[in-house]
Amino acid sequence: MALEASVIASLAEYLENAELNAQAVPQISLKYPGIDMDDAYAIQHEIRRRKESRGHKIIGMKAGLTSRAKMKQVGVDSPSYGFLADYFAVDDGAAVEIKKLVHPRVEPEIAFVLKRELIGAGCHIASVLAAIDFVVPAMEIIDSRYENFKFDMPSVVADNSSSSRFVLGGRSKLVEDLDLRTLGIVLEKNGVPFSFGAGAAVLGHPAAAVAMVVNLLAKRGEGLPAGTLILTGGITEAVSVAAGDHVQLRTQNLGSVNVRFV
Ligand code: OOG
Ligand code: MG
Repeated sequence: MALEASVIASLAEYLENAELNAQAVPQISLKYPGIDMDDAYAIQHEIRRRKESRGHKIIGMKAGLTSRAKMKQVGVDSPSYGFLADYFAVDDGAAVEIKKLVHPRVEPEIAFVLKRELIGAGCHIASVLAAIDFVVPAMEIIDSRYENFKFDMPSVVADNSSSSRFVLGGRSKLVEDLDLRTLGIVLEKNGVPFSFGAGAAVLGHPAAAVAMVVNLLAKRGEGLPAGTLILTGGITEAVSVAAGDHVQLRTQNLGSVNVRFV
């Protein structure tokens, strides 16, 4: 850790306020060039603690930057994780108010709900597959709190990996009834196809993204409890949205998910 505890706390407050006020701010590494990944996760976990202390529940986790398309879009080269708070959840088909966000983008994801806890280093794809209760399609609405959606790795991790909202929909299925590598998706904006992909875009298999998160959490002595919802990361690049837009995710075997922006 390069930063003192008091600096971690003040950066958490700064980034959480940027989120709550929907106000873009300069990325934190400009002022703290020595910030490392341990500092970044410490800031993210402090934002999480602040929300919990105000009565919010953490209902899940997300893996981020798990596909080449995503890494290329934002110019970073390694995966990350973030947390999902209760108020991030948006109903399928519901409207999201643009003015509450900075510059949202939508990305297509495969999500899992766990029936067993996953904890400790050495987690691998087989332990993840054994722990999945069901698979459900998701759209994540990301919203970097940084000006122009520009950041480096420690800055985005401190900003909860741009987590903002998410929508679950379609239908759930058992993992053994799907081929998660070849599961195809189409992301449409206003009825026009924007991007296309398949599950293998996510670290070769979406379950590998969960193992990545478990192995990162193990460094802090934490894990994913049974019942955790986990988003495995954008399969394709994310699409920018404005008021009036409608985004639909069509999947091969899991139905569709919809969201509108007003
Ligand atoms: C970081 C968040 C990445 C994903 O699915 O790749 C993410 C960003 O792109 O701003 O959620
Ligand atoms: Mg995502």
